[in-house]
Amino acid sequence: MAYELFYWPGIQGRGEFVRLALEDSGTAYTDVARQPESEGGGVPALMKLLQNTELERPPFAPPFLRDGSLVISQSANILQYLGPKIGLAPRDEAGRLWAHQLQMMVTDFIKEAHDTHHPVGSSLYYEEQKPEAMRYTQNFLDVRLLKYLGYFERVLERNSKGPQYMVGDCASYVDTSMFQIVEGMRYAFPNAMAKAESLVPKLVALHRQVSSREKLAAYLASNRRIPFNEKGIFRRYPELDLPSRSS
Ligand SMILES: N[C@@H](CCC(=O)N[C@@H](CS)C(=O)NCC(=O)O)C(=O)O
Repeated sequence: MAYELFYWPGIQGRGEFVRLALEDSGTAYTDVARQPESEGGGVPALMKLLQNTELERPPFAPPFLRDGSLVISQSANILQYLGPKIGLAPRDEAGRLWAHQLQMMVTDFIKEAHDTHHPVGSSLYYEEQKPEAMRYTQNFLDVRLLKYLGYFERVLERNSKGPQYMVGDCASYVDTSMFQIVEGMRYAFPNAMAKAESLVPKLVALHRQVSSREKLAAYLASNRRIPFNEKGIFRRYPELDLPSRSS
């Protein structure tokens, strides 16, 4: 049976990090909550598993992946599980640990990127926390963004096998995650990213390389790729971005 991915149907969100690895590797999967309710899919199917009181190891929040009797949550954990099975992880233990470590950095980054529009609480609307969002985002764009991107750039620089991949000399799920970070930040903060990208040329080259891979390019051009929107992690609120160079 194909892997079953459970994630909110209208957004890329954290589920996208899993989708990208599945798509890049050409792995068969069902995006359960995007299937018709009449066929056992939709949000009700997601909620049914999320609220299943019989599960000994219940997930806390989507995304989660079902593979037979296994239900796995936490995007980095899902990728750690899938990576070796779908040919997107190193063979050796040290390499797999390194890939997982980097993916946990991605998790940290995503939380901070999310908090630019929700610094006070996820249960409040952005409009209810705008002053805090402005303050949080200023620090995020001035300090944190460059700290994270600079770190990912150093990882590429120090890769003894060359800067083509994040881990060793093979494509991994960390590469597809780097693609998504660059893509998401370009959407949410085009002005800040235009400035930051000149400092991280290897990361930008990795983004280009990943986006041109055959299967991934086909996915990005398909309607399976949900467009960015103001409900996901990367949201475009122009008032939060740096001013454009021309203004
Ligand atoms: N660290 C988890 C975070 C999961 C998470 O925050 N999921 C969000 C959607 S992107 C959610 O549905 N959260 C509901 C909640 O926290 O109550 C991961 O990477 O999977």
